[in-house]
Amino acid sequence: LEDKDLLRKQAALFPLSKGVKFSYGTAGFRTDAALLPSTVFRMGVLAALRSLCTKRATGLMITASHNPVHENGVKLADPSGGMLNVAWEPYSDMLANAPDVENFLQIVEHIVKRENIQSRNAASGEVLLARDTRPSGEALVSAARQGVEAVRGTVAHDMGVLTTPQLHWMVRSFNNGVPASESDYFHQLSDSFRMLVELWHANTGDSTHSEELIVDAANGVGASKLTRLQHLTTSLGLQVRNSGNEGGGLLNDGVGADFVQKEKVLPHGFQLPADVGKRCASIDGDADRLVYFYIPEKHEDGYSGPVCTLHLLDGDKIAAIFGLFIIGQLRILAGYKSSVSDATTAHKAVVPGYGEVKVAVVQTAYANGASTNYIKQVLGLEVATTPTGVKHLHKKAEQYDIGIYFEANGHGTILFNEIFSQWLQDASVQQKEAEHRQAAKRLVAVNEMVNQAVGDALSGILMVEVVLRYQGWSVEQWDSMYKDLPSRQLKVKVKDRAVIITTPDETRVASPSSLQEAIDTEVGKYKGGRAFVRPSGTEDVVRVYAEASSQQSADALAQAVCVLVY
Ligand code: 16G
Ligand code: ZN
Repeated sequence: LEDKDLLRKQAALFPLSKGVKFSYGTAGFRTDAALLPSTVFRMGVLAALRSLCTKRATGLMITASHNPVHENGVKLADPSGGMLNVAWEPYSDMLANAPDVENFLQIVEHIVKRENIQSRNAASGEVLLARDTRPSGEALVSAARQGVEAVRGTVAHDMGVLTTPQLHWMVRSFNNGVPASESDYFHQLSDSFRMLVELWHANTGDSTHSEELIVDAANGVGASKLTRLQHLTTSLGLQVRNSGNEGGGLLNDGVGADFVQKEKVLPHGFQLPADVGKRCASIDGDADRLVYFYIPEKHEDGYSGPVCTLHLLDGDKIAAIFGLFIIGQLRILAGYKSSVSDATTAHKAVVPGYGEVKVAVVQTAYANGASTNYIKQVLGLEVATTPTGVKHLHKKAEQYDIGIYFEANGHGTILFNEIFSQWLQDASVQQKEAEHRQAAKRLVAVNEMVNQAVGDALSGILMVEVVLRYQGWSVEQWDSMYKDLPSRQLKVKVKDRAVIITTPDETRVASPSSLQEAIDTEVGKYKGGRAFVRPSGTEDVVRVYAEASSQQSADALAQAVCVLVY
């Protein structure tokens, strides 16, 4: 490195907090904000090195997603706009835990050598910085900036308060040499949304607006961004609640996508009977997760008292409705008469002029078994499975012409590969039949609208709203695509969660094998039972998941497995 003294001097300003072991985990460092300045400074250094190494811009986001407001975190975006390259994750752990400045410098030297990073004089590295609405964010962005600029030859650009997916989108666009400001983001989303709505009108002649969507914004950064999006997309009826405005509730406190998905109870700000039957959605604190829900008029068991069980439409159901739309458009391009598959037509979309379009839905072990069945059997789509964590799903989805990926927790998106997306652009003008041109245009617009860098609650909402209009569906009709198998998620605190090692797909325990045998025995007691455990990558717990034919059985199975883990 050109200027070790600069780095030494700056690093000394950010001593390591004593007694904490930092781990990059599934998606970056997360902990109490007060412990983070040294980690964030060091990640600024790493983001700069990554940028110098790849000769493209990287990103650094200050957020702790759905975690409480006193916590914060830092995660890096790779030049593609995706998550930090996994090969670099060990560097982040090494840097974050270096006990003192000299040790830290040695690790930096090691990275520079190993990655063959050339020192440069001119400013050749660039890092885009952003933060969510947490009060600790401003000081942490400043620490990140100092880290970036302690590496000679790199500059930091503070993009301000953004959602996580906005920052990822900006890094990707910036490196692709296309307009990359926040206002470009909003225009790209709203223009393609408008295009999809117009193409729908052209189809149905219908211009009625469906009932508005009510969004629980987790008292986070998504609230103001949604409001801005709404101003640009007049036909999107939207009401934002839990906006985090002064005097309102706390970030992620009894609100947001993580809370709603895990607890399956109503977030603050939603009431009975006023909100019964309405189409509602929750996003998380940095707006990269999305789930829908509604309060049914009556419960199946006939009960309609004041205690409310909401009906959740999770990431799996979002993947299913996205899959339905995509395969429908491909079937038009393939020349089928009906856009939905039936027993007599093959599911495969063989499109004249392109060939077979490879489409898959990527899920994790947490995907509800009923969703997997539906996607395979009714939609006829391939389902691929990866370990938990966006980086794994994203990578898998990239292997298809169209890869739809979703975690049950609501993080996901739709990826188009470049060759196919180019073909679609051409097809949208060159196809002979107007119907075919329109289908291609719709898919081009989806490709534009749905964030290609990472899962994005904002573009996810636009996509769901579009598909509901095309289908003419209410939220209940969407919900009835398939019925979720009853499931339960629990967590267990143990002495050392690292003792449990799972198979790569996380559905089984590889070691200790006695634990898997015991789980198998429990599962065998329940009809249609399924259960697995895995050490969390973000919390000091072991997570337990169980599915069975009744809620009671799922609860009992989850409980029994907890006892085995403990
Ligand atoms: C993070 C991941 C998410 C994953 C979750 C699992 C990203 C952007 N987020 O939130 O994909 O589902 O961790 O948490 O990668 P766990 O390991 O604690 O179960
Ligand atoms: Zn998040």
